[in-house]
Amino acid sequence: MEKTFVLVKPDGVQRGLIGEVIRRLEQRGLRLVAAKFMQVSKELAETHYAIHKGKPFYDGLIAYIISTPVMAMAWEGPNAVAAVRQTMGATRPTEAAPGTIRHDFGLEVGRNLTHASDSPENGEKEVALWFREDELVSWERALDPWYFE
Ligand code: IDP
Ligand code: MG
Repeated sequence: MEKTFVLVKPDGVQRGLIGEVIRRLEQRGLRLVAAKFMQVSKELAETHYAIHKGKPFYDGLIAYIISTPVMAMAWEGPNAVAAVRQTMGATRPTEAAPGTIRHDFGLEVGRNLTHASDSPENGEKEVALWFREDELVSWERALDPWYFE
């Protein structure tokens, strides 16, 4: 089953939106695999966002992610990566489609509330970066056949 990594970033946590993000992903039919409320270390933030090192927004991005706690999660389902990216919306809230989290709750790219993996490969990598193998729960829901064909 395809897995994707999701963060409710510090602004989402501060604004009390952890439940809203989880509600939308559950409603979509995705299955929760792991969750951890945590303060992110500088080292973990830099590894997670290594691809953006050197960009003008990089220092601000690291400072934002380590500022206060985040909710880190792994979710799975058919096309989980694409489904979650769609539910989050475009990176810039003013370009995100109405009905997406970033549209419905955000204004600025530097306060866009969530992270979601951008490819199945990065989903695997990010889940492995943020969670130990024994933190991932393999389970079946009674209603899985009504979400997964
Ligand atoms: P994504 O989160 O939609 O995958 P990326 O392009 O991978 O977007 O950028 C990672 C994160 O870096 C964004 O979610 C946002 O928090 C931040 N970011 C990206 N571009 C900018 C910018 O121009 N200014 C400030 N922050 C930015
Ligand atoms: Mg990205």
